[in-house]
Amino acid sequence: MGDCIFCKIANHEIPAEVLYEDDQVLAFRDLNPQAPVHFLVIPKIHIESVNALDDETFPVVQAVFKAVQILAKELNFADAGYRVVTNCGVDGGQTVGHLHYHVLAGRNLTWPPG
Ligand code: DGP
Repeated sequence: MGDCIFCKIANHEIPAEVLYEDDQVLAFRDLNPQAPVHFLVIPKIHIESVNALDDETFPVVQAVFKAVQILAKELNFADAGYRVVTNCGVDGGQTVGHLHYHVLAGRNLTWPPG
């Protein structure tokens, strides 16, 4: 998608602090961190949100969680615990229309979220 900021990050057209990359997904630190560790995992292909996943694209969710698991171990927060969340649509608080999973760690995360 031409004007999608996360597509541009996935294509390395604009800079980001990349933590992990494979053929399907990219993980990079969030611009506006809400925890000591806060990064996003995105599919490289443009998918608007969970609503837009289909039989062809569902496997990318598996790739996302594989990246989460790898980084949780690499960055040493797997045992302490963490949160993975994807915001969907207006009520979900989604501000970027490219599917992304927030990974938050490094502090005790409260529940419920706001
Ligand atoms: P959401 O509200 O779930 O759509 O979260 C979007 C997140 O994306 C938000 O936490 C800030 C982050 N973000 C937006 N633009 C950029 C960017 O250009 N670079 C990086 N690293 N993060 C961004």
